[in-house]
Amino acid sequence: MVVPSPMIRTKKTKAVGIPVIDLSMERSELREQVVKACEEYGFFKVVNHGVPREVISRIGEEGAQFFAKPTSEKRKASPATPFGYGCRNIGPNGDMGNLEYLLLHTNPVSISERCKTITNDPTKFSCAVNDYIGVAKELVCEILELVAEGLCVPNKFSLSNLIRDAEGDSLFRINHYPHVNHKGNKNWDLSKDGPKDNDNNSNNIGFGEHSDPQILTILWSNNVSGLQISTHDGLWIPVPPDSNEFFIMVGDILQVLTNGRFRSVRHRAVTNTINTRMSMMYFAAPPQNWWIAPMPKMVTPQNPSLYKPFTWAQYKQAAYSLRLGDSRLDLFKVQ
Ligand code: GA4
Repeated sequence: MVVPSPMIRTKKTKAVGIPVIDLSMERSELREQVVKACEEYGFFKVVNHGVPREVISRIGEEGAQFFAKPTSEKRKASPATPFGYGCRNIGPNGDMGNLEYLLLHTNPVSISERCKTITNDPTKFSCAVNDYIGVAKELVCEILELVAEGLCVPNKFSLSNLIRDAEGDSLFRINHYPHVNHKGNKNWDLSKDGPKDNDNNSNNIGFGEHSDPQILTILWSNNVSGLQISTHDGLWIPVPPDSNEFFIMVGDILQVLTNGRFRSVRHRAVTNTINTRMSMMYFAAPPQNWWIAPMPKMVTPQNPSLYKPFTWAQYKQAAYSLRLGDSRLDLFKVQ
C-alpha cells in the first residue's frame, strides 16, 4: 500500500502526496508499488528499510565535522574536478549553487586516497563512508530487483548486476547548505568565493534544477527542508524532510533502460533561512564501458526503442560537456 505523505498544496492548488513505500510489505504488492511510484513520480520515500541508524549517523557526523573546519583546512581536499571538496562551483561549465560539498568515487582505493586530504583520521572517515556505501548499494540493488520483477524482466538481477559489478562507477556525495538569511547573506565563511553584492541572480538556489545521470540515487538528509521535485506536469513540490528514511530517485539511465516508461525526476534544492541542511547521495552507476540500451522486454513493435545504444562513459562525457539543467538524454534519442 502507498502511504500518502501529508498533502502539499502547490501554487496551482493541486494536492500531491509523495509516495511512501514500506519495504516490509508483501513482495508482490511491493514490486507493484515500486513500479507505480517510478512511473508516476520517478521518486519515492522508503520506510522500514532496515539500514542501521548508527551507519547513517557515523557518516553524518564525519561530514558535519568536515564542513565545520576552517576554509583553509577544507581546501586541502579541493578542487573537485570532479572529486574532492567543492564550494559553490558545480561541474565544469559555470553552474553555481549556495553550497559546499564532498564528491567521492565509491571505489575503495579511491576513497582511501581521498580521505587523506579530508581528515586527520582517514581510517575512521573511510570506514564510515565504506559502511554507508555498502548499505546504500544493497538498498539500490533490492529496489532494482523489485523493479525488474515488477516489469516482468526475465532475469530479476539484470539491473542490480549493473551496480554490483566490481568496476562500477557509482559516486557518493555529501552536500552542505548553510542557512541563508532573507538578504541572501550566508552565516558561513565563503572567503574569496563569497557572494558579491550584485550576486542576486539565485539567492535561494542551493543546487539548481537537474536530473541525475545515473541509474538510481539514494538520498538521505537531515530534518531540514530544501529538496523539491518536479512532477511530470511541471509542478514543483517540496519534499518534507525525514532523517529516519531514504528517498529514491530515478536517474536518466533507468529512463533509457525502461524505454521511457520511467522518467528521471527533475529536482533541485533551495536554501533554508533558519537551518543548515546536509544531504548525502549515493549515485548508482554501471561500469564505464557498459552498453546501455532499452531492455528487450521494454521494446515492442508498438513501443520501438526511443534511444540509440551508448556506453556509460559516452553518457557521462555528454553530461559533463553540458550545463547542469540541460536535457542530455535528447542527444541519444532515435530521430
Ligand atoms: C548531477 C548528479 C551528481 O551530483 C553528479 C553531478 C555532476 C557534478 O557535480 O560534478 C554534474 C551533474 C551531476 C550533471 C551534469 C554535470 C555533471 C555537474 C554538471 C554540470 C556528481 C553527477 O554525476 O552528475
